[in-house]
Amino acid sequence: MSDKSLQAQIAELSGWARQTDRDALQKTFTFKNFNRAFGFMTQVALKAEKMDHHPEWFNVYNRVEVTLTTHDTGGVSEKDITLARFMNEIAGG
Ligand code: H2B
Repeated sequence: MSDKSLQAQIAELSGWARQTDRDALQKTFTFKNFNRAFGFMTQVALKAEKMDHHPEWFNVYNRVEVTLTTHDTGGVSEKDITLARFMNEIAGG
């Protein structure tokens, strides 16, 4: 996958941006409360296990800060795009 094509896909992902200090994607999700945030994380966890591709994330109450990168290749890959898309779909964003 060429870098331009990857960049084009990222541009279509609402709320996701390339991190400046690292080759990774980042988005902060905000939910109504902790239950909604944790429900989101549970759904993502199941998907991540299926994909064998796992997020880096940080949760405080209703906020989930997510970073996606592919350690195996040292940068953003198609798997990160797929997981980011899934997160947007289930978060309603
Ligand atoms: N998750 C992420 N985000 N990037 C990876 O490169 C990765 C992963 N690799 N989950 C997988 C697991 C690999 O380490 C195992 C051994 O399959």
